[in-house]
Amino acid sequence: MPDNSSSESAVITSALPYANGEIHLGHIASTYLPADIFTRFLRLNGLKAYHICATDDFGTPILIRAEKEKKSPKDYVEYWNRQDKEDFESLGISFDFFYKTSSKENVEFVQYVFKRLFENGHIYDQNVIQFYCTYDDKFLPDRYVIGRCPYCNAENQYSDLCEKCGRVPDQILEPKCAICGRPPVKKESKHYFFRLSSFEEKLKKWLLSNTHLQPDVKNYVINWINEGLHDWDITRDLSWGVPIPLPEAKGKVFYGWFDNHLCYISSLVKLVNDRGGNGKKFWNESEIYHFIGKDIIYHHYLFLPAIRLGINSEYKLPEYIPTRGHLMLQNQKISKSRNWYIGLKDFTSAFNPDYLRFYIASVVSYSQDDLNFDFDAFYERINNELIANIGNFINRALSFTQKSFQGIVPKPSSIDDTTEKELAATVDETGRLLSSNEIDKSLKRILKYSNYMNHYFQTNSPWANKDTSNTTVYVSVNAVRSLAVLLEPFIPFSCEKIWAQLKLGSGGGVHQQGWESAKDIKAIPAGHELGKVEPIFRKIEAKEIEQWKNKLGKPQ
Ligand code: B3M
Ligand code: ZN
Repeated sequence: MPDNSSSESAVITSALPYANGEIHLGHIASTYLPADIFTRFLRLNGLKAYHICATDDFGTPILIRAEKEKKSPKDYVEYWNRQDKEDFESLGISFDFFYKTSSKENVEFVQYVFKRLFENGHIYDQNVIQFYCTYDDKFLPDRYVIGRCPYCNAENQYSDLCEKCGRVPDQILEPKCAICGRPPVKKESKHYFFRLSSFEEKLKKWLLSNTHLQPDVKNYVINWINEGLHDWDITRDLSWGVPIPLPEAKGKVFYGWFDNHLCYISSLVKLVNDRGGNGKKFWNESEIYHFIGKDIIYHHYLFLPAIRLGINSEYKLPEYIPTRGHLMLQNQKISKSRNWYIGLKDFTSAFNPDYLRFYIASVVSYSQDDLNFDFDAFYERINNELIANIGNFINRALSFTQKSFQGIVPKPSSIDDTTEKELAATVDETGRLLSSNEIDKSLKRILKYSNYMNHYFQTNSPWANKDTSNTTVYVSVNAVRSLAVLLEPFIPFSCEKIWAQLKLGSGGGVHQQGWESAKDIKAIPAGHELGKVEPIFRKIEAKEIEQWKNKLGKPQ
């Protein structure tokens, strides 16, 4: 359990994928997998932990894609909502609720929040000169204008986000229409603004008082505030979005970044209310975690908290915003447009999804450092760590029990307390690391224990030492169970196989017994009969890796 937490419930959100294309490896590494591992860990600790996500359904890019495919935007996003859900399921991402920003509940909530902000004096309107493409006959918001970033001078940046310096440009330089490349004209339109600038002090105070946020991220967000925040245009002249609930704003919708993060709240509230609880109360009594990638820091550390502050923290601000770097693929930036990416479904249909979970977990630090998916490293980690260390111990212990004891756990004599202590230390240290989101380090700690047990089994050589073999086998079978508890957040599909081989029933009873039960070296009693024993994992062959590398080719 998080060290300084008194809450018994937690809301974990993962950044919402745009309903605009398949989920790929890049998405899962910074956000969904760390959030899933963390949520599973909290659940094992008996917390009511709800992992919430949704598709981000609005915005110009989606509208334009839908038009291209001759679909209504509604049908288009519904298609991707279903696909995304399946993609995530294929990796065992266990959302408690996967909803959508275009839901009735979210639309109503967004309009409610806007009205509250309006009453509280945080909204004003102003006529703005907007880019308009006369060729495409469209206002060109955000991603539809590209140009030079006024802060860092990087070329070819979107008008709503510079991917080089991470800032949101006030006015992009040398603008071009992203659809046809022609320079747009300017046209006047009435827009609504959120007074972000009036929240500078409050945001700073919140950032400084929140001791859970990553210090480096916090520091540069504070620098942004010190440079001065700009009010934020939350209107788009589009047909697809949450309508602005004012009679004079007909035909205008909210900017996607006004409504999308509110979907964290509206979805959680719906989930809890539908189960007969009080969603708002649940939100306010839980620890709130927003898992994100580093490209959306600005939105989650400034816009999101300011909006919550603007409605008098009726829904509280997050305690944690775990922020991680991007995944590179073979040391190159992932890019769909350059065809340098791997679809999640493609990968999980070729390899055991736990292999991807294990590999990513072993490299994902709690920092903004980028991580790398490297096929050779993947091959080595899976074969040499997951299989040769963990898989080997499990299979050795269980198949020896099968062969020499007809699969019946023998009665031990005296259990040496160093193995028990090593186990208790493993459970405590792994738990501490996982509580503080150090996923890679916690997995290393489990590997250390598995290594220890491999040695234990080898040194005690139950095949040769008949007088101690009962105890060795008893301890080892129970250590397999402990490992399965510790590994459940990381490799849930494989743990299911371990439960079956231990004949402990689906889930191994672990959700009733909990994380701490991993310390119990006597959980499986003497006389218990194992199920069918076979290797849990299949080694990756070198030629499979070669095939993948060839298929991937080179970035275009
Ligand atoms: N839909 C995806 C992104 O910019 C965006 C996240 C929304 S989280 C509220 O990465
Ligand atoms: Zn154009």
